Amino acid sequence: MLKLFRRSQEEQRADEQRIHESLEKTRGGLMGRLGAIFQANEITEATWEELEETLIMGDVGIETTEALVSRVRTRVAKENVKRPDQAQVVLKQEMLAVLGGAEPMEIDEPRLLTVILIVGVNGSGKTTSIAKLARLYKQHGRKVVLAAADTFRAAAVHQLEIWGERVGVEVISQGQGADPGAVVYDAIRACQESRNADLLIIDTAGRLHTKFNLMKELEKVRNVAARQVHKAPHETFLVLDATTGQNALSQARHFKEAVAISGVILTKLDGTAKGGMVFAIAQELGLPVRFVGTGERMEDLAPFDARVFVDSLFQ
Ligand SMILES: Nc1nc2c(ncn2[C@@H]2O[C@H](COP(=O)(O)OP(=O)(O)O)[C@@H](O)[C@H]2O)c(=O)[nH]1
Ligand SMILES: [Mg+2]
Repeated sequence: MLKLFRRSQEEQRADEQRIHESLEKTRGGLMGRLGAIFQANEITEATWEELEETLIMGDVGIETTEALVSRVRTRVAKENVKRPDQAQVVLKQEMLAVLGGAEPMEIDEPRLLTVILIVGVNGSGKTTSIAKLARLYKQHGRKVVLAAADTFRAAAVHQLEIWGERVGVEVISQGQGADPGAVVYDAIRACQESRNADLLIIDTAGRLHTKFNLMKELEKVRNVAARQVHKAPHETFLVLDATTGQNALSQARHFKEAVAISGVILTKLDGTAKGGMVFAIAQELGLPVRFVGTGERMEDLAPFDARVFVDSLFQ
C-alpha cells in the first residue's frame, strides 16, 4: 500500500469534517433511513426488509446488500442480539469489514521517485483530482511533477497546465496528439535529472476510439514508467464519479480489464445521494477507495476513512 504523508490532528479533523459534510445528500436521500430503522422497539422481519430496501435504493448494489444483510442477520441471531441499537452496531461493524476496515493511507516508505498513474473516463474528475493530490502532497513536503499524458484532447493538456500553475507544480507536456509514452518518458527524466522531484502524477486519456486503443495506450504508459523506475507505477488510481452510481461500476470493470488498478478516487461525493456505492466498489470490484472528492475547490479532497464514512451515514 502506498503511504504518502502523515496528517496532523488538525488535518485529520478537517478531513473527517469534509467526508461528513460531503455525505449530506446521501444522508438526506434514501440512505438517510438507515438510522431510523434501528430506532424501532424490536427487530422483526420488517427490520431486515427495510434495511435491504434502504441499502439497495442507496446504491449499495444488490449483490453487496444481500451479502451484507445476510452477515448481519446471521450474527444477530448467533450473538443473540435483541435490541435494535445493538443490531445497528453489528451493521456498522460489518459495513466496516466490507470496506476492509482500512485506515487511510499515510506515510511513505522511502523511495527516490514515486509514480502515480491516474485513469478514468472523461469528466470523472481526473485532472481536478490530480491537482488536489498535487496540492496535498506538496503541502506535505513532496516535490511534485505532473505529466500531461492525456494527449487526446488539446483542452486536457491546457487544463492540467492551468491547474499546475495554480498549485505551483511543474507540468511536463508535449501538446495534443503527442505520444503519451514519450510524455511520460520525458517527465520521468525531468524528475530524475534536473528537477529532483520525488512524486510524479500522470494524467491519461479517458477515452480513445476503441477499448483496444485505450488498453494499448495505458499498457504503453505503464511499460515506459516500469522501465525507468523500479516497480513503477507504484499506484494506479481509477477515478470514478460518484454521481453516476452503478454506472461507475461497469466503467470500473472496463478499466480493470485494461490496466491493473490499485485503488479508487471517488469524486463528487458532495454532489450525490449515491454515497452507498463505496460498498459496491469494495465488495464487487475488490478495490479500496483511497481518496474522496468532496467539492470543486482545490482543498476538497480527503483520504478515505472507512470509520468516519460509516459513522457519517448514520448521523
Ligand atoms: N462537486 C464536485 N465536482 C467535482 C469534483 N471533482 C471534479 N469535479 C468537477 O468535475 C468536472 C470534470 O472534472 P475534470 O477533472 O475535468 O475531469 P476529467 O475529464 O476526468 O479530467 C469539473 O467541472 C470538476 O470541477 C468533486 O469532488 N466534487
Ligand atoms: Mg482531464
